[in-house]
Amino acid sequence: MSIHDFERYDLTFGPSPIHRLPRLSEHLGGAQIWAKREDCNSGLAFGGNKTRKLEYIVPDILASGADTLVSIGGYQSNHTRQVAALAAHLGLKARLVQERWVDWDDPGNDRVGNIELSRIMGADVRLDPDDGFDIGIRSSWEDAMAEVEAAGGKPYPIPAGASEHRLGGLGFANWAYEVAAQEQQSGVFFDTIVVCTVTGSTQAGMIAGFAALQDAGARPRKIIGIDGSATLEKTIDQVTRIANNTAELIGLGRAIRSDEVTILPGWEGPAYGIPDDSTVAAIKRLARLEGVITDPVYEGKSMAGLMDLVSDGRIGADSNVLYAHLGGQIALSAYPGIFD
Ligand code: 1AC
Repeated sequence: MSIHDFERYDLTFGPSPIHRLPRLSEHLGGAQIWAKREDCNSGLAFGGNKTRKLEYIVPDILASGADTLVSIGGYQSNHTRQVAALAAHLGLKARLVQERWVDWDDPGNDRVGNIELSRIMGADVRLDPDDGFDIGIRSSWEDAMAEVEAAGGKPYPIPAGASEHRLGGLGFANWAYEVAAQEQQSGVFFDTIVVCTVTGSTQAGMIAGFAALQDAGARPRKIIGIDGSATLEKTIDQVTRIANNTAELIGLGRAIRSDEVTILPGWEGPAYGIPDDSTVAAIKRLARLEGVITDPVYEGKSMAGLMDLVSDGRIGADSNVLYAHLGGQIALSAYPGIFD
């Protein structure tokens, strides 16, 4: 089996665009920086990284005969917003468990941004104020599936971030092949990828996909995950497990080595979803240098990491860095206070 043997249901516009960030690169005075933009990859509710993962899950949803997608995330989950969009697109229902993953008191945190879009798209959104952040499988999500069934529906389970789904890593394994094809066209090789990591299947898929390319003779490269979970050990375990599962699916024929899993702490802030000064500074700096918008939960943190790693030379000046923009910025309106 290889990635090309899996059925993929088109939800995106095609390969997501890659473009240079020339003013940021000049400002940092080291590596050349480029961005690959999952924040504008689809016409479904602004898209994002989960839309790519869902492309490989849709065939299984359709085969199951389910009528309700059941998923889970925080109040400002990008993932549940993308599941709500998928349900609308397929003519299914969505039942979303929205837990209080983030202790953040800007007014409207449970009404604006992602959750507002999910409500507009007709999802059955249920707030669960008693449960906090956890990247694992939650009983509230299992209860939601039982409720759908008890009401005569046929639920289809999609875990947080689609990460623990058997097929959850395939979207970003394919991303690796897409990058390789874009490199062929542009003649630019990205030796370093920087990506925010929380529930894990985005980075895990990249690791499996690039490992397969490298084992087939491609040049080696470094994938640097920047932790946004503030539960680093759990995240490393989850990424490693999902990378191995995805590697097996795509026929890598070996286990993922520990040196292929790099997740750096230092920019996660005090907790998942809570920015610190470096997050806010990175959001403003990128916006003011390039007009590119990032968020306080994911991309502001990975961008803060990228800026430090490039400025202090841990990513060398001769590198071409590809920054994976995963599309977290819909949550920005839930954080108005940090930009007053
Ligand atoms: C944490 C999965 C995650 C979301 O948006 O719910 N990125």
